[in-house]
Amino acid sequence: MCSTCGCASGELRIEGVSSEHAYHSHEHSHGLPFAARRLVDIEMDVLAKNNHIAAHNREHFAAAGILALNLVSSPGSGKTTLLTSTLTRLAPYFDCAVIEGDQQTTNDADRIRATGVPAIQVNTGKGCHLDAQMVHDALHQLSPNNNSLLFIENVGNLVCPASFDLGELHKVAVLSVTEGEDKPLKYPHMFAASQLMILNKIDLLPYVSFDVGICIANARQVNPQIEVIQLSATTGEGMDQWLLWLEQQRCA
Ligand SMILES: Nc1nc2c(ncn2[C@@H]2O[C@H](COP(=O)(O)OP(=O)(O)O)[C@@H](O)[C@H]2O)c(=O)[nH]1
Ligand SMILES: [Mg+2]
Repeated sequence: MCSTCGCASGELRIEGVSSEHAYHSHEHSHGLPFAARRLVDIEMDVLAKNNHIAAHNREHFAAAGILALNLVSSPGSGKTTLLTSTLTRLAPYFDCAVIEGDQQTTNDADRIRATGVPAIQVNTGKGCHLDAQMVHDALHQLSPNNNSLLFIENVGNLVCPASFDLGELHKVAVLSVTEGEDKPLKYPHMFAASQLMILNKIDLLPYVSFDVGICIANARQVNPQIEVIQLSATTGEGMDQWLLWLEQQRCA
C-alpha cells in the first residue's frame, strides 16, 4: 500500500499457487483495525484536499482559456521526447508552456527549454506523483499566457498519478511498444482515467513482440471510450494525428 498518496483502495489481493489460498483485504465482518482506519481517513483527507485545489486550478485554466493536459506513463515511455517533438512543431504558432515532474534532476525542463518553450521543473523527492498544489505553485512561477497550451509531464509511474486530479482537461496515457500489450490490464486505473492513449515508439514494432490490436483491445476493456493514436516521437510518424487531436481539444 502506498500510504503517501492514498492510492490504496481496499482491493488488495495476494494470490498463491491455489486460488483457495487467495487473500484479500476486506472491511466487512471484523472491520479495519483503528490504525488502518485512521490511515484510510488520512488518505481520504489528502485526496479531498487535492480535489479542492484541482478544482481551483481548473477554474483558472477555464478563465484564462488554457488547455491543460496531464501526460502520464511509466518512466521512459517517451513523454519528454513526445513533448519536444510536439513543441518544435507547435510553438511557432501557439503559446505553449510545460510543467515537468520528476523525483530528481532538471533534465527534462532543460530539454523543453532547449526548444524555446518556457518550462518549470518540479522535483518531488520521494513523492511518486504530482499533486494539484505543486501544479498551482508551479503555475504562479510559470505564468502561462492566456489561450496557451499547458503540458504537464507527470512523474513516471502508472499507479499513483491516476488518483490525483491536477485540474487538467484530460489525462493522456503514453505507452510504448517496448512495455508489453498487457499494461492497460495490469494498471487499469490509469487507462480508465485517460481520454487518450498514445502508443509510442511504433518505429520499434519490427524488433519487439508486441500486438497492437491486443493492446488496443486491452485498453478498451478497461475504458471503452479511450481514443488511441499510434506514433513515433523520434521518426515523426503519426505526429499529424496527435497535432490534429490537440487542435480538436483547443476548439472544443
Ligand atoms: N525508438 C524510439 N525511441 C524513443 C521514442 N520516443 C522516445 N524514445 C527514447 O526513449 C527513451 C526515453 O524517452 P523519454 O522521452 O526520456 O521518456 P520519459 O521518461 O517518458 O520522458 C529515450 O532514449 C528516447 O530517445 C520513439 O518514438 N522511438
Ligand atoms: Mg521525461
